[in-house]
Amino acid sequence: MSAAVDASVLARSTSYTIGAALLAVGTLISLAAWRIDDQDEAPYDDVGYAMLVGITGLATLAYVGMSTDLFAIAENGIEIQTLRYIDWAATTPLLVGYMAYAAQASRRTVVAVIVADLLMIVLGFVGVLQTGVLVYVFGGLSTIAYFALVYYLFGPLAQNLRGTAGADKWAVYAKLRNLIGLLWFVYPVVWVLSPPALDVLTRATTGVLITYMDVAAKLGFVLIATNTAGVFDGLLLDDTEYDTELAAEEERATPGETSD
Ligand code: RET
Repeated sequence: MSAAVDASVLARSTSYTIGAALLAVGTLISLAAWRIDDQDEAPYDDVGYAMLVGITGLATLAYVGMSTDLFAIAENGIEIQTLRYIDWAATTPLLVGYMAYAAQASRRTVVAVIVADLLMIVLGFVGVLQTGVLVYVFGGLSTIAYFALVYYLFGPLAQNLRGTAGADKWAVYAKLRNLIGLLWFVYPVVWVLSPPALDVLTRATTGVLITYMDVAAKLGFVLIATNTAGVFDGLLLDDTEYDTELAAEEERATPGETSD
């Protein structure tokens, strides 16, 4: 193996190891929030927290595997990180499922959102196994599925929530939705620049970039979801300060009503 190849393998496996560590931190944050939070309303209930733990927990395992090239395959002379697509097929439905759960969407809408998401990932995977124009055909179909997903997140789900939920719930939904709308759009861009398509980015660069994006998409999601719930506020302020803040907040929420 040449020194250059050695260095690029090292760059990839190191970034996957760092990714695994950061995603493990995300998992610990969700577990801590789950323990501390006593709210009992979606998505801040057991189902919601279990989804958050799954999102970074499963990705942590995938990153540990990818750091050793587990399940990597060579197709048409291009090495493909199969585990990445397995990770995405499991965790992106959890991410959009969390959104649908937060929005208290109907079962039909939840199914539609998850099907669009799975189609996006599966069509993308089929695309990297192709050569020539077929790579772009499947990449294009996958992008259509992505737009369907974005439509649901910005359209029906948002409307559902805006009509029914309080301001705090709407705030977390809107932040998470914008994260998905902006950050996820970088995935097809990196994909089309990487080896099976235009081949402008090397495999090492693709691996490092996607690690950043996955960590931002998942750790960012978990941080926003847990922070907006305010579950850690009690740890940041000392107890009496926290009680005063809470009382003030309640007073703001129900002005005039004095709690004896
Ligand atoms: C593919 C194929 C090309 C077209 C599109 C794609 C979209 C991928 C996305 C992946 C998101 C992954 C996340 C992982 C979190 O860790 C499959 C690259 C549209 C949006 C958020």
